[in-house]
Amino acid sequence: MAEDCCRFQLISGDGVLNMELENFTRTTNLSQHGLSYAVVAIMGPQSGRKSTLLNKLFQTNFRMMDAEEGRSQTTQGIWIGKGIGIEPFTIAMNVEGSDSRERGQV
Ligand SMILES: Nc1nc2c(ncn2[C@@H]2O[C@H](COP(=O)(O)OP(=O)(O)OP(=O)(O)O)[C@@H](O)[C@H]2O)c(=O)[nH]1
Ligand SMILES: [Mg+2]
Repeated sequence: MAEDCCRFQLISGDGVLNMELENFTRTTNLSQHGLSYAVVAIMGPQSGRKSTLLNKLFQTNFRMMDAEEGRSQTTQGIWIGKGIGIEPFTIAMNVEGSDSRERGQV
């Protein structure tokens, strides 16, 4: 997977903002685009294939659940990744699934 589509955990599973966001904006050259960029976020139930869909659409490399390990929470908190082969510059935002057993919601 191309290096510049790197994934970055923006907010941890505990709700803490990652203060190293500048590493992501520098690596992806986001800061050079001013306000000319798009943000696409996905929300939905756990294991609803959110990460799979984003990876297919934007060639990001978000972790996907390994079905052989059983159904469990994969994405925690909020992750972002740079879309590849799309204009304008697009950030894909991958949100933790709702209805998760890990949060006592099932
Ligand atoms: N049967 C079937 N399974 C699929 C398909 N696409 C993805 N999966 C499986 O669906 C499961 C969930 O995929 P993820 O993309 O990790 O789901 P998610 O919504 O990001 O999950 P969380 O991050 O835990 O909320 C994985 O086991 C995938 O292998 C499909 O087209 N058909
Ligand atoms: Mg996911």
